[in-house]
Amino acid sequence: MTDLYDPNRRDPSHDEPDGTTPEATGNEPGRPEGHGESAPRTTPPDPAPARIPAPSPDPTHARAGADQGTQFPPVPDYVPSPEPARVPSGGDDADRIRIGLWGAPRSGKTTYLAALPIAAMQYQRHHEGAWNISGMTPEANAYLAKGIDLLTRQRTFPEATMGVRDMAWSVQGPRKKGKLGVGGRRPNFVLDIQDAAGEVFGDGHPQQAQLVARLARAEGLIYLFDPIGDASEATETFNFLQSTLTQLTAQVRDRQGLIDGRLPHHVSVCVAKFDHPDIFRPAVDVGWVKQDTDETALPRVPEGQGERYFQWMCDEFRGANARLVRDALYAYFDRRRISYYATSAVGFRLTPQHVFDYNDFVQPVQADRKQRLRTSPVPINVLEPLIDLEERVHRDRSRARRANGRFGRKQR
Ligand SMILES: Nc1nc2c(ncn2[C@@H]2O[C@H](COP(=O)(O)OP(=O)(O)OP(=O)(O)O)[C@@H](O)[C@H]2O)c(=O)[nH]1
Ligand SMILES: [Mg+2]
Repeated sequence: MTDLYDPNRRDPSHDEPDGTTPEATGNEPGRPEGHGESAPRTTPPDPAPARIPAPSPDPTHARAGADQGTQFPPVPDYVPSPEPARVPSGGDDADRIRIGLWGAPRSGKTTYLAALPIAAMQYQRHHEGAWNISGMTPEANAYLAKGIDLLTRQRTFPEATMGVRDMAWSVQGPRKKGKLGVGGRRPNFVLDIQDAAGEVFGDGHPQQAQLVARLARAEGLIYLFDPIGDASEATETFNFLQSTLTQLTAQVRDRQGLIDGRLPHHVSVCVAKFDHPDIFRPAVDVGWVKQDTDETALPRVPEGQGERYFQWMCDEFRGANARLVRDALYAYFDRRRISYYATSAVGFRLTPQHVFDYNDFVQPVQADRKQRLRTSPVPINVLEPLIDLEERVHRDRSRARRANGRFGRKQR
């Protein structure tokens, strides 16, 4: 069993240091609409960004837990499921889809992969049907189970990755609605993906050529842009984009794979660590963030605003070299094939009632010289970039099949 939220359970570790709880402080800005006295947010979802409650008058209050590292709840004794490993066949009719995962060192690639099966499990909370991710080999299953265990039971982050690790996962989704509302296809594919150390994307790394060859074979890319890491020279995004990008273009060009001079990949750009206060607060201030209308009131950058959010991040939030990241993506890929997401692998700290509270949302805290997650993660925009890539790749393949008048590999 995963450490799911039990609405009847009172978690004393979330109490305020003075013995009150966030719900009992009477701090209205932290209460959701329609939840009476005890709900933590007053603001109805609305286009006006000011409706996200302003930070408490004393801005240190909301971050106190993170800074002092003292409010981390004890890690529960009880072990959530890594489900026993079953090696699925993937099914005869399962498509095989190669997706490259790309990002600078420490940008959050491994955490993203660990959060994927969690996001898949949680999908049914807000949608019809379920997504399911399982390993195609015992090793892939072990990797998945370890990631889930880290984030949900140990409530900590993965270690830095060494080298490159290839994996094949079987992914099944709920049947999509067809044209007349019935008879749509049911996504069922084998995902080939790799977890590489960010350094491998850097110029001159001995494994870079091997990694570039993998990216060249991929049909989709998930690109993690980490605005926090971008601020430090060692993890500056552009350094780990440019040289891999030029090598990738050369390889694809050599096999006549460029389309109108650009790379043929579909790309999901994930602006990572959306939950981080140094990203989230400015994003709220500028008005990018709206809250879900359901009882959790989770904050998001609304669908359709992702690209402008990314542009803001590059142009105004980060500056010169981040602008080069944006320019490079636009120069090397077809802009119509790129979509953008404000992503958080670990989500926000939620109240015991499972509601977002702007006065106390910071998820990772420092404890025992480790970063710990205060509540079980509710990932944001982690599954979506993958589902979306699969949909786009599937559409391309169907189009290519129709164009060829036969079943076969997609022509590039
Ligand atoms: N706030 C926040 N921090 C995150 C998130 N994901 C990752 N991090 C932070 O980023 C660090 C690096 O995450 P990893 O997943 O190891 O990053 P990586 O890209 O796999 O790193 P390498 O394997 O070294 O290239 C973590 O230790 C966390 O401190 C997130 O969703 N939110
Ligand atoms: Mg890693």
